[in-house]
Amino acid sequence: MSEQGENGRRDDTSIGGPRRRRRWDDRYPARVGKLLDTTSVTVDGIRAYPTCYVPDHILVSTLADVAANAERLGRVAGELGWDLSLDEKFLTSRLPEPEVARQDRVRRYPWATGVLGIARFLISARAGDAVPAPDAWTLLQRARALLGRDALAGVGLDHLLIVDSIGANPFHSTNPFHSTNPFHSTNPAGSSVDVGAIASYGSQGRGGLQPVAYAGPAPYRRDRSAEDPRRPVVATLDTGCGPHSWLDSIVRTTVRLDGTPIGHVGTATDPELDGDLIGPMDGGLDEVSGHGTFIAGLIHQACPEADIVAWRVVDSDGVVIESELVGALTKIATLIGRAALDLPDGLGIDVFSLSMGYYHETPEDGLFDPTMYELLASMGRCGTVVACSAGNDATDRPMFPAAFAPWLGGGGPVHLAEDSVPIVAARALNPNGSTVALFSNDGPWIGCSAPGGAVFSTMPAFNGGNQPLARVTSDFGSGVRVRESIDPDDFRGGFAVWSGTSFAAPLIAGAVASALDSGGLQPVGSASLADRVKVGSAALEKVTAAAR
Ligand SMILES: [Ca+2]
Ligand SMILES: [Ca+2]
Repeated sequence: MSEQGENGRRDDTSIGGPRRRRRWDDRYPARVGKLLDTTSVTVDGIRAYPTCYVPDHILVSTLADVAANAERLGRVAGELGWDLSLDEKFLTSRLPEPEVARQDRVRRYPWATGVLGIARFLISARAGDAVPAPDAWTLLQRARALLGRDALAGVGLDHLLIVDSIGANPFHSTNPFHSTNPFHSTNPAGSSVDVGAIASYGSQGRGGLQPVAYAGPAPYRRDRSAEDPRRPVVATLDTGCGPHSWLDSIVRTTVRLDGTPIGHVGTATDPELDGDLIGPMDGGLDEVSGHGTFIAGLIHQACPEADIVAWRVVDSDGVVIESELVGALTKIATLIGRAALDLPDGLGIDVFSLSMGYYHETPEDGLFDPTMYELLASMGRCGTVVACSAGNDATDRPMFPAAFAPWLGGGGPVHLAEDSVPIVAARALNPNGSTVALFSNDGPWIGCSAPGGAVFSTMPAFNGGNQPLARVTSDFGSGVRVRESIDPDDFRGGFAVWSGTSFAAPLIAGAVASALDSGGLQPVGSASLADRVKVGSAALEKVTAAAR
């Protein structure tokens, strides 16, 4: 049996028992990202900065006239020897919204008269010709040069977002976070002074992923009677969530929109069920295997009363393609909108946590497609608080979606919606609870702080190929006992320590859910949108005031 996920991926769900791993060419990513070479095509008046994107995709917002933009792009592509075609496998989803929401947007973006969503186009080499490999950046820049700088509102690259945990593979970073065995290194802090201090967070004992024992009880969660206010709902979109005794009865991973899956589905590609999907011959677990389970555990610690929904859109290498993220966000926003308006088949979400981000090549109004922001703002318009992680590159370069939060003193590439709970971005703190973790991004859009260095949470029962340094046996009459040093990637105890701004966002999300819960939550759909925005904003203010 196989099941169609986001963007037409087909995942085999029939594999049971001992996992039969896929072959190398099956594991190889279908689309490989590319670093944007800012010197490759220049257009007078446009200053570009490095980022990472899918070279043969171009995204067209359905807020603009898709057919007109496709026609313009197609003409320019033709001159470059390329064909442009709608990606039929990418299911364009559009968000139904109240007319008042659309009107508010048109006031901010006069060109954005359409429905919220994106269409994905493929750029391919013309058949029977030998031309330079298709490249969306070249196409975009050439189109701007020919048609004018602002002629392509709503058109953008398909960026790669990286998950913000130490260990994720940062295309755009100088920090080699993913040393396979820091224990064996003579200098775990790194070899060069300038990156060493940040890279140290990747080493066990200094915040890097490691197993840890926990002796306390599970977070206390009281039974709720029918008279009790409903539980808060916190959702995340990450690597999903694996089995864990703390979470099994609390986390849902398969919530669908009208029977259609949201994000990636299927067990064969699930980084929370198999920790070693991408490099099964290198002995180490994949970079972010277990990340979603860790995040769900943090939400549960911060708000044991909350029910959790954990969708999956991130692969075990920590990378997510913008179009797939936006596709999933559109579906989630649809569920939230239905519940808020008391329509059938919706899902009320009080807080939504996102731990990933990308850098935009031209982060300025006019050269920036606001579609992703508008989707998150539509959730905020229903009262949902959206919490984002700041990023782990120790930079003040705005990373998105975190930098969709209001900037102190104004600024940023998007015109913010006023009738919406503002997005909140969280920086990471060290375990002392006061100093900012050295890796954490920061800037005027970061509104709060939460622990993100050497944080404790739940982990699937993975055991990677790394081994204890020593193992012997002893027998003092009561039977043979195995003695060994700690196996650095044996998580069968169920708990781990890890670092990243990834973990600050769900802690803030949980704190907001707790604040909402202590105020007594009304049934979803019973309050007006304006009242829901007031309640969400008040809970958020309470949390950020205490966690500046
Ligand atoms: Ca591996
Ligand atoms: Ca091991």
